[in-house]
Amino acid sequence: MEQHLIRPHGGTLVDIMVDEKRHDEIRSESRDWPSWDLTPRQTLELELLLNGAFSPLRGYMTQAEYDRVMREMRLPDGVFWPMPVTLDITEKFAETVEAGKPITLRDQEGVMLAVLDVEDMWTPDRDAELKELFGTTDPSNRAVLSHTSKTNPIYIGGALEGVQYPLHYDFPDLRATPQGVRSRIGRRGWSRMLAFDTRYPIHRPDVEATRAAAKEANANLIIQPMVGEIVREDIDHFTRIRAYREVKQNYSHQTSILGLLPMPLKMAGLREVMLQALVRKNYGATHFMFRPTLSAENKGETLTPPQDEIRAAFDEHQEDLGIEFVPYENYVYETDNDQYVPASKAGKSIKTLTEEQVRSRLQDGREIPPWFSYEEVIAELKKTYPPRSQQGFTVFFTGLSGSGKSTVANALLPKLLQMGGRPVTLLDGDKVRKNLSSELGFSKEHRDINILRIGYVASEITKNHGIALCAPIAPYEHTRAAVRDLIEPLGGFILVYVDTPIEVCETRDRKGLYAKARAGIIKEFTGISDPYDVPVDAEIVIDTTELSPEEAVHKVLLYLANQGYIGEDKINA
Ligand code: PPS
Repeated sequence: MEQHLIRPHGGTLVDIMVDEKRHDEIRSESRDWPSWDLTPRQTLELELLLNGAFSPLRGYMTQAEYDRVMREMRLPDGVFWPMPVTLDITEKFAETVEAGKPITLRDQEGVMLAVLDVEDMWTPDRDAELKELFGTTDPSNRAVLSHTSKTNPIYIGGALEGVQYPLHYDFPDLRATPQGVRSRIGRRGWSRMLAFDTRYPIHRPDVEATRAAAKEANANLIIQPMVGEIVREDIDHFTRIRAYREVKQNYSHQTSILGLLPMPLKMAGLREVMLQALVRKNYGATHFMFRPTLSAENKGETLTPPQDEIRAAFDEHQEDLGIEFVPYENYVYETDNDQYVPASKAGKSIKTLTEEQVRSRLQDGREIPPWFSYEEVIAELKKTYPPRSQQGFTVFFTGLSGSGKSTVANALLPKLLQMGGRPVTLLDGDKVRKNLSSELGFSKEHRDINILRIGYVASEITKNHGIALCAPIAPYEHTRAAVRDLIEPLGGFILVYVDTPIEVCETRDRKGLYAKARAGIIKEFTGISDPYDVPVDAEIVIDTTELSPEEAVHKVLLYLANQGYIGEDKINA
């Protein structure tokens, strides 16, 4: 039935799930095996290995495989493979692992998903890896930051046995495996299929663009957005998928299907786009197209390479890839003719909305015009994308000890409480360390845990439309970026850099800690014997040598009002 479909990459769709008998054996034998709790990103990648989306891989790469993929984009048998697929573990866990011995892989709830027969363990050359994948080792580069903060230092490789697919309680009906999708399209007699990926909601122009592209490729369509790991540009996961489900009604059931792809976006350029295409091929697609996501911080730049570069890379590797790349064309609405046309071919009387404009309309509570989108899609977006005046937000103060973070945050608190409307929580550095983080010290590792905990609590508050005020030192750029990434998809994140010079903080020395740090009594003291990365992405910068706490609070309130989080009339009330 499926003979007319494109062959999976490497020839066959891998199935490494064990049968019932082996399942029982594993359950009883595995009691004493070391057990690794997968990170969310690792769980996504494991799912792609278990369900055959990463065919022909049957496990995580060993060092020899990794080296060859990095060097030549090939597996040992010569099959093209553009990006490493590895399992990263901590040094501590590595002490329990031995080559030749199995370990179990579990999800965050402790459910066993797979067994890894460890063949190999090594410490990769991180700088070489960063250079090869992201073209830079610059720690402030967003892709580098995301990779280093989500990857442990040691890699282990070996063959996998699948015990159970990762559990998804959300949208299970949209999560067909490659085999499932192949069976469906096989039954329908399709042979050519265009896989379309986007991180944005799909509106009328996109429906036209995808229909036209599928027609041009003489293919059916699978709308297959990558989900699972939220990036800064994403709207809320559930809203996004509900909106896709609504828009699906506007495609013909005979010609299109909707399926989710549990795959992280690593921002690794051409290598990653080619990998995404191979995964699509394993799902049965012959063509691949995606709508580029515009970077939230670098206006005009996309999270992936330019389309012409991708096209050239696909041309170069076409024989190896076996799936065609279809460049994405932006469609606009031609008012005279009441039709949607590619922007490059449009006449003068056109209407178009960028994703940013759509979001700012939603945030300001303005309408999305019917020529742009569908009533049901707009209704979905409005539900979980309330205007900023109703969204939650986090004001995150960072700065040296004694810089005045707590003073300003404490002065801001009653002002916001007085406005009413949202609950306000203050997560002050000192207070957090007495409660939430009472067991932690000031090593780099402990500071990171502390800030990520604060970030997690603030993200929950923000998600539930409250206000979180955080005031830790938060000395490291990468941890602050991780917190921003966590919170921005859920509401506002306002980083306030309290830029009081160290000499001033030291002169104040209200707690006598600087004197102790200078005397070497306190080790690793921020600004003296431990680093503080000056923020480059702060929304607000305050120097408390020049501003009084009231003036600093006013500056923050003005920013919040300008951005629409609070009413302007409330500032001086
Ligand atoms: S961090 O780096 O963000 O986790 O620090 P934070 O939780 O904000 O805690 C900072 C407060 O702890 C006191 N303290 C130290 N600060 C920096 N370095 C060292 N080694 C240290 N030891 C104790 C210090 O009083 C900080 O309080 P604030 O309110 O910032 O002055």
